[in-house]
Amino acid sequence: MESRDNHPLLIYHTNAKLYGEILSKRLPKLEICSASQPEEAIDLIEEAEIILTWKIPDELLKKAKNLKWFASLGAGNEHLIHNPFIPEYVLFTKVTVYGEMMAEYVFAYLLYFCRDLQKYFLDQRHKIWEQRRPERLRGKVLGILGLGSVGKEIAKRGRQFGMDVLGLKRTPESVENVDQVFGPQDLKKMIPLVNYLIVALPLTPETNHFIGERELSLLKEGTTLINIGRGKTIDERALSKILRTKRIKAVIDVFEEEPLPPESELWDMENVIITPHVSGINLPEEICEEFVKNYEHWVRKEPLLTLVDREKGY
Ligand code: OXD
Repeated sequence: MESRDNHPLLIYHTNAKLYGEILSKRLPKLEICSASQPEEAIDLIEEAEIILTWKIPDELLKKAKNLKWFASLGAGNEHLIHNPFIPEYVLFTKVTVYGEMMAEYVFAYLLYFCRDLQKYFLDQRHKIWEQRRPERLRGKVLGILGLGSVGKEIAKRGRQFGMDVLGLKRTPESVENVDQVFGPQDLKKMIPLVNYLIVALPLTPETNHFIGERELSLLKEGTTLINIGRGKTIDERALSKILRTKRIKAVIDVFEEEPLPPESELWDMENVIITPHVSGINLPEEICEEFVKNYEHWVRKEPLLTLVDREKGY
């Protein structure tokens, strides 16, 4: 009989079966169990050395007595990072493959605005033939808050479009494709310089309401703000207030409360585009590829590639 790697993996997710199928092809010797409901996982979790999941009930997690590696399916893991049932000695990894997809989302909207796509859709409906001068991305200032795996992909594309790219990160060292990197204390210097402000920050105690009324008031008239990180990094009440004045536009994918409650005034604002937390969506093939690379490191006892820094919170 073919030998199996002695590191049982439990996949706990609504799509667990699909993840299981992909991974069993890539890692045929690994013992893989898939569960999409607590009842299915209850008899498996005690054995599991690795758990691949995004959200898992504490009632289950506390039974994971053999857990050695918690492989999160998320990029941001603020909801799990301090979970007492994932103790310090357990390796904790995140997913870093969302960057390209999230950069596509950002540029979909940047191009939508600068090529006036909405107006042309409406013109077509009314059989109107009217040429307008397009705006250019070239020469515009793209500001990116957060230069992790997502921010870096956005910077790369900004550079390709000929934009001036500014970025902000916790430790302001130089980053490829970014013309100037600011530290958090320089947020107020950076904000008035940008035409597009992309917020791709993880949620930590430091970034909670990192952008408030004062910062928003420093945005140039006509700036487009896009939030794809976490809703709570921006004070949503202050954001609604400035949006009401129509000084800026916003594309918002993440909110302080999700789903965005029907009574939120953001739904009805003409200068706001709302999407339901979809800028980076789980693509099992890409995620499994990253898991396999980590797994190969793990069996060789080498450091994993996408470890979460629990001190920093991401
Ligand atoms: C994430 C998400 O993975 O927001 O962090 O979906």
